[in-house]
Amino acid sequence: MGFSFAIVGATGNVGTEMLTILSESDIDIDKVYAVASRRSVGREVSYGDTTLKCVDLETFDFSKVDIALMSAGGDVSKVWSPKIAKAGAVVIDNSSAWRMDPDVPLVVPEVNADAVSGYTKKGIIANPNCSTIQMVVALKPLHDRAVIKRVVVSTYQSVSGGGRKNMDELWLQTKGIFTNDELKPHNFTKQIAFNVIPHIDVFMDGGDTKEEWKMKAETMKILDKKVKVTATCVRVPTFVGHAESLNIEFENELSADDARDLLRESPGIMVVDKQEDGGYVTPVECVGEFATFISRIREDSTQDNTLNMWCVSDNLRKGAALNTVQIAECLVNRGLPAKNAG
Ligand code: 2RA
Repeated sequence: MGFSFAIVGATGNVGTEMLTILSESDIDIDKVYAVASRRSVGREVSYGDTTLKCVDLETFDFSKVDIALMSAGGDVSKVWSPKIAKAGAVVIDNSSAWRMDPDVPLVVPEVNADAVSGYTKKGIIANPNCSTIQMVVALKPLHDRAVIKRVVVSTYQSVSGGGRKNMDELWLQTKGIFTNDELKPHNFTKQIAFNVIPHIDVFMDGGDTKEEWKMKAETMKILDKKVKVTATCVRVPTFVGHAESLNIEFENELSADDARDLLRESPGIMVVDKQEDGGYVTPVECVGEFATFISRIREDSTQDNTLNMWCVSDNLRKGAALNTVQIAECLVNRGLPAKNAG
């Protein structure tokens, strides 16, 4: 008996990636529904080598679904995730709406896969923020080996993290600069083309942005509440792929060589680390890949038991769609019953 899925937000950046990755997964799937807002009803989206017509979120019967993968924004999720769960589906939500809810597991399978069993409380599992996911994938094996005290992270986040309109904005601004057109007025208050912006999401009391707070709070929930994280999250003019510079302080000694060997053997990680031209991964090279790539591993000469490293991952894949499908695989592999045979 196979599973039936709904992809809610099927026409967005992450929704289309979830459809692609789900079509390639090993889950026994009987039926997939592409669910979208009323304005997208009837629009066709790709699912493997077929297409699906989008159906209306407002009228769709979610009792037909075993698992709903959501990427429709926090406001929609706040209203619809409980309704979908009540209809009997397990919701795996990409928004930040439920991440810090104590009755909702926040899961990165390489780090805390067993937490999925907590879905029974509200019928909802939360997918962490993209910049958190790739970081905790890198941190987990290191923490298990040498106990992390503190992480200082600077991010270099591509515009796709802000959605399709931000990608259009970068394209228009870049083209506008080369063709001497006026920079078309858009939602951005700042020019992103050939620029970097130290501001993602809203500012909070104390001066951090919410993106920076997410990296701190989510890491404590997923990995270990004793790990201190301080972040500076920056938007950069790339289309897909988030990069992070990590400075990691440990309780115990861990050499760069030992860390490199350990990371090479760790799930979800690809180490590319040679001290030569091209001996590292850049965001352009991670696009479409599943792995979290780690380069530039070296000891911090200014502080004992501290390592620096560079971490790159496709924010639409491991940072969102892939992690979401991997959570679904964890559920299925742990015996979630399929109640809606096709
Ligand atoms: C961003 N992490 O990059 C945020 C939301 N995806 O914009």
